[in-house]
Amino acid sequence: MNAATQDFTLNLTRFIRAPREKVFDAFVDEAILPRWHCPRGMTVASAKVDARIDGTWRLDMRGGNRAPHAVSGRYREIKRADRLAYTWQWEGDDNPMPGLQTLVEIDFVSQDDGTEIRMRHSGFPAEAARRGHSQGWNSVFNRLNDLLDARGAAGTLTLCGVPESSYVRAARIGLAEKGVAYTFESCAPHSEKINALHPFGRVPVLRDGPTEIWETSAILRYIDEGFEGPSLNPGMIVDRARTEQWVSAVGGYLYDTIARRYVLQYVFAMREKREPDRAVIDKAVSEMPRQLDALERLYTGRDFVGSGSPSYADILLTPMLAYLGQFPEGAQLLSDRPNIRRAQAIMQARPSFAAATQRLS
Ligand SMILES: N[C@@H](CCC(=O)N[C@@H](CS)C(=O)NCC(=O)O)C(=O)O
Repeated sequence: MNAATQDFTLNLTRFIRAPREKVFDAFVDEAILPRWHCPRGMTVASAKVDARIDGTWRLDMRGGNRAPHAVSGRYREIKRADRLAYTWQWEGDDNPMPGLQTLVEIDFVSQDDGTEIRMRHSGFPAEAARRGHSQGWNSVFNRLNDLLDARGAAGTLTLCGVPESSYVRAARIGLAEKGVAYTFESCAPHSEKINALHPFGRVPVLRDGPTEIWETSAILRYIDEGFEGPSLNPGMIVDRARTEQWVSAVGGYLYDTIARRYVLQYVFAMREKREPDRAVIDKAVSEMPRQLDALERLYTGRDFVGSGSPSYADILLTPMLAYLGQFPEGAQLLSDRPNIRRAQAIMQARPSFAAATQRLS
């Protein structure tokens, strides 16, 4: 089969926890459409809808590292609450299929306490265009569910992990700082559930509808770009580079020393009712002054790694340093470093920290 005869149709099914009429109307109501019909991280600058056969619709989208772009089409079938069909064409030349008209057909089916959307988007010229639209539609449907599900984003977003993990706590602090509602699902590292979501079996994993995001720094960036609320990478170019630098330092050096070879040595020994491995702890403790001195210099005269408000780096550091202070050598090392303690006290006084606090046991 060559590209000219191949079928690149996209079929997507999505359950939305809202009545069928409400879901259908969200597609054809000019006031509702701009509130959801674009991928996360973008906005609909304007929407025009003339919902009758042969009437036109048009959406003008902004954001997402792209120049403003618009999509439009004509209604072919409108059968309220059952079925909708309309043409779809990107405007301008800056798109993967300039001048090409595709067709969207949607059936709305009542199911349990909501509606199943069965969408068929046909006419793509190649797999890359089909794949790009699949990602876009999934994100758009996530936003539709946020809007119509009574639980808001908590009906769409699930964070999976163990509450005491410092990386899981960091993801929760980020979600709370952004003011994003989510559902928490308890899943242990390397459990069957986590292994199915994360190629290395670690926690946390964020599920946004059918999309899975793993690695805490990626989760924090996804939340930051995908949702309204204060930036988690604030400041000017140097502040932002410094934030990236410390995100990398946490993953590359600090977590290994402070969490894996120090805090967790105590925690696992407590859980297993045995003495911690002194040699491992002593070695980790001997490496910490260099790391903590770098942090102490960083926090001199500043409360946050970035500028003026918490960044991804502060968020990643906070649970880890809080755990460090719960064990004798860590508490001593922190007591000698007043700038870290001041910055930590500020982070720990924030409601986001309380929302992600978990005692070690
Ligand atoms: N680089 C990962 C690290 C995640 C991680 O190591 N999480 C710990 C819990 S704090 C875990 O899953 N540990 C299980 C293991 O080490 O096998 C991230 O940023 O998410």
